[in-house]
Amino acid sequence: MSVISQTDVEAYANDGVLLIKSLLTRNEVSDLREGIDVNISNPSSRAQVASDENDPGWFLEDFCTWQENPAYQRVIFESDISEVAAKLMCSKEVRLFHDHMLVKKKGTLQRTPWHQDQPYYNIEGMQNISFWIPVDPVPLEWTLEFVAGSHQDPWYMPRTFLKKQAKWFQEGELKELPDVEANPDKYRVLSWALEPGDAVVFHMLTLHAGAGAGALRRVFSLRLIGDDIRHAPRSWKTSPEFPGLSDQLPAGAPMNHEFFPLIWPASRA
Ligand SMILES: O=C(O)CCC(=O)C(=O)O
Repeated sequence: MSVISQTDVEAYANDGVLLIKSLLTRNEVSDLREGIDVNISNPSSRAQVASDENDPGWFLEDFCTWQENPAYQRVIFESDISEVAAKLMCSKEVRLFHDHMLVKKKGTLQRTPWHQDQPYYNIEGMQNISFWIPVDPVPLEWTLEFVAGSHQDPWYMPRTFLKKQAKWFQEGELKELPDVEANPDKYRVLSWALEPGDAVVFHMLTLHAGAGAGALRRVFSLRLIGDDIRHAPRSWKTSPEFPGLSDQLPAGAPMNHEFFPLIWPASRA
């Protein structure tokens, strides 16, 4: 079991981001790597290329494929992740929100622009956490960056990564993103080099951005939710989308639905 200390819990609460070394075992990492490769070869209808057609590399994302991927199921239901999430969110229960594969091929120039994740979603509430788990080494130069404490900020306008379109909230409805790079004295930016099986965990409102990739960078991300999370149906297509959910789960309801299985407390033997 990855040991989560009180200092870790406080760091997550204060910074909205934390590095966890060796979260997965070597066997879990090889299993997950194979699962990601299967996902790359058999992308779902939700998969999208998030890099420009002129990019010498390629940024491929896929979402919500755990039901077809036994390796993803093993990480979700059998690894230490659910218990770590419960501790860091200070939550009695943990549900899966969704899985997200993020693969950048060697030579990808496409940066992931600064953004928060929660404005793209259909949920409200503060007990949430994302695990970003590479199965390839990620040197400092190519890693994710986070603005410490930004999970306490207001919601910023979500835009499409490539064309900067407002496809979710309407223009003017939310504050525009701050210019983090232009104000280095104002923002405490945290980033870490990662080994396979390490994880950076972050709040769904923490501002983050990512570099391209100097070598193949395969990442599995798990988005998990805790006790205070409630359904916030949207009149638009969220990213990811949960088709039919708005007809089955009222606004303000806990996320008690088969799309979001309870993973903590664990029911394993
Ligand atoms: O993998 C990346 O480059 C971006 C990751 C990200 O934005 C996320 O996991 O929310």
